[in-house]
Amino acid sequence: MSDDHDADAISAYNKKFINTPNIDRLAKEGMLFTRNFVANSICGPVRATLQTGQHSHKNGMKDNRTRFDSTKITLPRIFQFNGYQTALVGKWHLQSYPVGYDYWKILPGQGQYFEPRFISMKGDTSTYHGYATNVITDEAISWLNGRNKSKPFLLQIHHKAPHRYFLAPLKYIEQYHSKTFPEPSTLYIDTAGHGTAWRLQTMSILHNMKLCSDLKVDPKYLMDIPELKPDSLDIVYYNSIFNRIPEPDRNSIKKIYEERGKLLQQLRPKGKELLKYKYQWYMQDYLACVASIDENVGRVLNYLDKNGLAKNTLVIYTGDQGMYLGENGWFDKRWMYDVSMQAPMLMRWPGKIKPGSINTNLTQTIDYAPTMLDAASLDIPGFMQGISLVPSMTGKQKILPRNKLYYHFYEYKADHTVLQHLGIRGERYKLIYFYTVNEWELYDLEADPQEQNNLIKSAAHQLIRAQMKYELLKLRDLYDDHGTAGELH
Ligand code: SGN
Ligand code: CA
Repeated sequence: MSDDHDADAISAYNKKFINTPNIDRLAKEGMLFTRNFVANSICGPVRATLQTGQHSHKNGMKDNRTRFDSTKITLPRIFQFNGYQTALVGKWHLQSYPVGYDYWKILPGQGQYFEPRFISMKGDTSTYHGYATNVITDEAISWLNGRNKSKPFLLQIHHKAPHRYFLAPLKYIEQYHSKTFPEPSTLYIDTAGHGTAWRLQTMSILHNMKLCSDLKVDPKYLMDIPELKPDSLDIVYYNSIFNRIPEPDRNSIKKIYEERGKLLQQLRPKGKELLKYKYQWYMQDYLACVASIDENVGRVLNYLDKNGLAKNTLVIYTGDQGMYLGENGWFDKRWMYDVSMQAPMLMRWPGKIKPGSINTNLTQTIDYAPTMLDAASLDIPGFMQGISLVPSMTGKQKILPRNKLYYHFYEYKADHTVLQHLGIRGERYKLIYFYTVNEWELYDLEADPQEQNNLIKSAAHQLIRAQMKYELLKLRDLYDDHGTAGELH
């Protein structure tokens, strides 16, 4: 699992931005899920759902600020109880310590890209030399090498990348900083005609993505540009991150960012012109991080090949949620709109999943735990709210017995100011309710996949609106989510 890796930044999904041959191997040799979604598009809650198979209101982890209740029965605990060796390396983000693992080593909070610190099972922290994505993979491979080879295993490799402040190894920054990426058609749209939530958000690449705290430009180049002038916290942040990069790479990376600073000094772009540059810099740095993820996925797959493990290991690649890559002019996630609700998912399971197959079912984060348990022929406990995807992976039951997904986002007020909302996503329609401002949105995902045209007041859609609302109430009852949103008006 990686952090903030959008499906559009995997070539098996979209060839426009980056080539990811190693992740794509999972699609070629296994299955690509084209409609996999989260239930609450934010890091900690997705990870808690992975552990429990439950929606956020049930597992208690509604936002990134919550501490996960580690007395809960979780996926690794069930595996461990059933004789599996269990391990987790990398991002954790649940605040309490991991339970149910024979071995774990986690990043504190979001972790660092260079010279990352890790918390070990003993509770101490130490600094590791290198780049986080490489180090996490090294640690995972070294665990695989040292494990008891007579027992089956569950290993979770959780990368920090490509989370913001996107910082990649020099070789990838060098490759990506001169590339130009296609702009999404909605990059320059404004908020006119949209609802309160849209107007309040602070997700704008132009207005809210700070150049220096994103490590795109050395603060000294921004000092005399009033609109871009960094504050003291930005400068401290910039230096604290940058100074972790070992020399001589730090200097080489600085030189590349200096080009951006000089360009800003020279051209003083504003508005759309500035957004044009910021979007490209965002994509260059984000995709450079993804390139390193892909390289490291390749290392793990090679390890499985060389050690005779590929044939009987189910490999799953996913990201914790989707990520705005310039659509609506935005970065970050949180929304129930498909861009951030969708998460990439690819699985390889030789002999069980037909190579090169595509799964178009609506699948969701609540299904991850039931699916892994079922794949290992372990019982799925009744408290889990998801369903096993195994029948739809092996071809036994191509269409899953569920065609609507429930969603609830809670984290307000926090980064990027996205209002609380809940809703339902069907095959074709999506209904969203921003309950603190009592505003509804309805989208026809076939006619309007970019979700620009709110049909809530459209006379032609009143029947579907009523149906979706009825289905939403049914799902809310089914998943027993009461108490936060109050009555739906
Ligand atoms: C940080 C980021 C936010 C991001 C949250 C949550 N700001 O606060 O942009 O939404 O993490 O991300 S940054 O200035 O540190 O980059 S999450 O993936 O962990 O949920
Ligand atoms: Ca994330």
